[in-house]
Order: sequence, then C-alpha cells, then structure tokens
Amino acid sequence: MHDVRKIDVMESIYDENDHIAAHIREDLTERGIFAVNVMGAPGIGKTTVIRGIIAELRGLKPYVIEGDIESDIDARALRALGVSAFQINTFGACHLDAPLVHNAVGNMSFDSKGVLFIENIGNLVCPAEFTVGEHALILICSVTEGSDKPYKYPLAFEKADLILMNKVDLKPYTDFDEEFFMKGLRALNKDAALIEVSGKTGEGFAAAAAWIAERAKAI
Ligand SMILES: Nc1nc2c(ncn2[C@@H]2O[C@H](COP(=O)(O)OP(=O)(O)OP(=O)(O)O)[C@@H](O)[C@H]2O)c(=O)[nH]1
Ligand SMILES: [Mg+2]
Repeated sequence: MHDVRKIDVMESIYDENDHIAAHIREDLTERGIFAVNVMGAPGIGKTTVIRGIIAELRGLKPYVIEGDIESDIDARALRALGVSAFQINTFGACHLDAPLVHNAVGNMSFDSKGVLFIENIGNLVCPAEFTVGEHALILICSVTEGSDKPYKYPLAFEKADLILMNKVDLKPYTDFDEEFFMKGLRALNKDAALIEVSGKTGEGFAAAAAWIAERAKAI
C-alpha cells in the first residue's frame, strides 16, 4: 500500500518537472541558445571544464547557470573572466530541477545566440534523475575517481550524450583501468561520445567545444 502511493507521488513530481523542462528547451531553442546540463561528482572539474570549453567556443556566446548548495565562488570566478553567470543556491537540495532553472533563465538576458552551460550540483546520483531543459547532457568523470563508476552510478552514464574524462594529466599517478571503465560504460550507453580532457594542459577542450558547436547547429 505504502509503496504504491510513493510511486504515484514520484511520477507526478517527474511529470511536472519534465513539463517545465520541455518549456525551457522550447524557449531556449527559439532564442538560439543550446543548453548543456553539466553533471559530475564534487570537485571532478565541472567549472574548470566549462571554462576550458568556453575558451574554445567560436562564434557562440557563453552563458552559465551555476548550481551549488551554498556559495557563489564558481559564479564569481566566471564573471571575473567576463562570462555571464547566474548563481542558484539550493541550500541543501542535491540537484537542480526544472523550476529552479526556469526561474534562472527568466532572470538572464540572452542577447546573442550561444551556449548555456548549466553546472549541476556536485553529485553523481540525484542530478541524473531530473532533466532541466537541456539539449545535451555532459557527464564529467575523472581518472582520479576510479574506473568502477559506471557500475556503481549507472543512471548518469546511461543518460549522458557526451562524457568528458577529466584530469588525464594525472593518469600516470593513478590505477585507472580504462578497459574496465569502457566495458561498464558501453554496457549502459553505446552512443555517448567520450573525449579525454585536462584542465591542467588544456587537452581536449577544442574537441569538446567542436562537439557542442556541431550539436548546436541542429537548433
Ligand atoms: N590536475 C588537474 N586538476 C584539475 C583538473 N581539472 C580540475 N582540477 C582541479 O580540481 C579542483 C576542482 O575543480 P573544479 O573545477 O572546481 O571542480 P567542480 O566539479 O566544479 O567542483 P564543485 O563545483 O565544487 O563540485 C580544482 O583544484 C581544480 O584546479 C585537471 O584536469 N587536472
Ligand atoms: Mg564547480
């Protein structure tokens, strides 16, 4: 009895979220804004990767929504680089949802076509359950978090359109097992592109920016 009720409530929460997310996507598409939901564990390098990709975006204006439980450290760092960044603080919630992003988008001005990066809360679990109106889902992983992550956190890997393997400059110092990682990933997701990147050396950001620009053409 209890279980049945719980499922009903969750379904209605997801339905409502999806409805608002579809509205955000439509609105951004009309304005020529390609939105990417950037997910990954705390400290995996989400902000660093966003900065690296922005430096390689050609002819597309970057916009950022920063999601953090508290603080505006990441938004301030981006603004210092001249990037338009809107901070969301969830004060406890472990993911962004479509109503929060809808409010942020309503408070931002998009004066030319471009790419909206939505940096989700650092977490490999909850953000994967809520679409926020993105056109593409980018999952940031790293050679320092272990090669077993697709096996332990399958939903994020299943849903990703692009996987960026970050911190590859640290590969020589880790026991990262690429074959084991790829086996777990491909069992869940045959199509996602995977690009190795490094916030230290800048490797891979041009390729990641090119992937986004190619996808953005479709809108
Ligand atoms: N060596 C190395 N360090 C990196 C790389 N990318 C990020 N870092 C470092 O990792 C730390 C976390 O990077 P952030 O970009 O702040 O990570 P984040 O995922 O945005 O963190 P939260 O927003 O707090 O979840 C910083 O000290 C970065 O300098 C990389 O490719 N190589
Ligand atoms: Mg960050």
